[in-house]
Order: sequence, then C-alpha cells, then structure tokens
Amino acid sequence: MKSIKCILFVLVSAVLLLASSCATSGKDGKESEVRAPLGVWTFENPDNDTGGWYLANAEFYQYKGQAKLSRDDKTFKKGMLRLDVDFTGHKDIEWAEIKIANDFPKSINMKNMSRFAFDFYYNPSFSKTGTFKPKIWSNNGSKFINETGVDIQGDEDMGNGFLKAHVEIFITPGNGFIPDMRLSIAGCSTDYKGPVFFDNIKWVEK
Ligand SMILES: [Ca+2]
Repeated sequence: MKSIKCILFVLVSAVLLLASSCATSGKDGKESEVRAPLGVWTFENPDNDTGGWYLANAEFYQYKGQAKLSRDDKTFKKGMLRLDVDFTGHKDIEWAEIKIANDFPKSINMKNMSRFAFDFYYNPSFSKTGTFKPKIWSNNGSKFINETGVDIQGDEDMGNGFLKAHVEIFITPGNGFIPDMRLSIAGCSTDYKGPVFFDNIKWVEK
C-alpha cells in the first residue's frame, strides 16, 4: 500500500511539474497566443497558422470567384488572417457571400457575450463599386446566432493603400454554447479583387 501511495505521489508530482513547465515555456510572446482565451484570435503565432479558421466553400452563397485563406505577417508587419477574393463579374449581385468557419477546441459559453468584433482591412482601389457587409452564424449548439452587420467603412488609413475598420456585430445575449461558427464577408454589388485582412477577431463579453 505504501508503495502505491509513493507511485501516486511521484505521478502527481510529475504531472504538476509538467504543467508548470508548460505554463512558463513561452518564448517571444508566443505563449500569449497559445494560451489566449477561447474565442480570441490575434494570428501572431506562426505555429498557429490561421487559428483554426478555414474556408467553408460548400456554404458560399452566389459567390463564383476564387477564394484563398492564409496567414500573413508581411503586408502589415504583424500577423493577420488573409482572405484573397475575386468579385469580378459580381457587381450586379446584391449579396455574394464568402464564409469562413472555425470549429472551436471547446464550446464557447455565450451567457455573457454581447458581440463579435474584429479589425478588417481592405484596399478601396481594388474595387470600383460596392461594399462589404459582415455576418456571423452558428447553428450547431444550444445557442442560435444569425446576425448581419452594417456596411464596413474603414476610417483609418494604413499608409499602404489599405483602410482599417473596426467591426462589431451585436448579438442577443442569452444562455447556450456554440461549438463552431461561420464568419461571412458578403460582397454587396462589388467587383473587389485582391486580399482583405482580419485581425483581433474576438467574442466580447458585456
Ligand atoms: Ca495580429
């Protein structure tokens, strides 16, 4: 019995040691991304690539162009989620929607969530007409979400042709969990061709 206790003690000690070494092993700020709260994506860690975001090609709506999703840390000298789009030939379509999806490592508790926020970067010279609208959707857990934001209007000149817009989409607060979600960028009568960027994507509590 004594030897079993001893083995247990050694095992528990080893687990604690491992846990503490994991908690202090971050380098170059990577730890903050690795241990970022659930529902927050900053894209600063190259090892995390797109942070689990992927193109939901099968769920695109009226969008017929190419789309490519990647992580980019060169264009703005910091990590971002890059979405290359081509709305050529879409200027007569009022709503052409590209969806990206994320299956969370753990369901997000929506109890105190009031909004979904992100920074969005686009280059006005990449289109002659039209706008973008954001939309969020989740319908696979105990909380249903379906909210569309207003036209994205950049108000910060990044000095490289891109404008930055801070986007917030408010939701109806309420109990429930979401295990995954879609974030849509809808082209509204636009012919935009080129990359757009997302950063600091996050669920925000009230
Ligand atoms: Ca970033």
